[in-house]
Amino acid sequence: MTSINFEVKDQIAFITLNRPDKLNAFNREMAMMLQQRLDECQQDKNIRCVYLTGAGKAFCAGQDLSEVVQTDGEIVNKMLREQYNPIVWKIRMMEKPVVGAINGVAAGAGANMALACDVVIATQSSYFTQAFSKIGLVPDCGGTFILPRFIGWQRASALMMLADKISAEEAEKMGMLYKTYTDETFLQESVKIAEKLSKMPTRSLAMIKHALNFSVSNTFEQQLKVEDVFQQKAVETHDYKEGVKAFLEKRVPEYTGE
Ligand code: T3D
Repeated sequence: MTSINFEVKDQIAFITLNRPDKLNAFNREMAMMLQQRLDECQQDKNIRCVYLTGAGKAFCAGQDLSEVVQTDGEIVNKMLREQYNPIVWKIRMMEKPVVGAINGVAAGAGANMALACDVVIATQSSYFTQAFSKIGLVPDCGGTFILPRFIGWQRASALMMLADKISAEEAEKMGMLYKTYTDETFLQESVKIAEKLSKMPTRSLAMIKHALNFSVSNTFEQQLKVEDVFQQKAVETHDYKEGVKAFLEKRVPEYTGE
């Protein structure tokens, strides 16, 4: 059994964290394999959307704690540098949308990896927990950067210190995710979102993503310049020309991702 299932169908890469008996907790092999698959998604022009989910009843329970019992600070630091930081970086830099399909509990690194995705959707029964402080750790995977920006400093601070479990519904209300669906309709609805994204103008989506990345540290003036640069690039794409042509011809556009 491989710890990451990978399948490409109709230009969507389905990546499934696959250690269900451990609630898809990360061991080193799984972290390195996920990085490889994310690289493949970035490089393969045929892939126009990435769908990240978990096998079984969980999304991901974070680091496999049975693998770290004997670790010291040096090894943990290496773990972030070699395993987790590259994963969230690859998700944020990916020039195509990444759907975080949260099918169950998302804890620790699993919770923050979910937050790094572009469109985060969840089953009603799933929940999030910043589990780190419960075992004497600090949130990683960019959580201290992303979460306060999503839900505000106070709520992020409380969630990270208390390590409370937050239901998907509460998470949606707070702005941590886009939408929740019933467990029964989740698969169908979440795949529908990935299908829609995979048929959209991929380069425009990539530029939207990068513009948002820049926005967190830019001034308004700098951000206007970012929009200017990206818009110049967008108007040169095939898909922009097709979008305008299709609008004027009153037909559905056929985007190629170019
Ligand atoms: O050194 C470093 O760690 C640096 C890196 C840090 C990154 C991090 O992610 S730190 C945070 C690590 N994660 C956690 O602390 C979460 C631990 N898990 C839990 O708190 C709970 O399992 C959950 C809240 C996620 C789910 O609870 P529940 O009651 O639904 O399930 P359970 O019974 O606790 O777990 C089911 C099985 O999965 C169980 O195994 P068993 O008894 O059936 O053989 C449990 O041990 C295993 N499991 C769950 N999470 C982990 C895990 N095994 C290893 N590592 C885990 N993280």
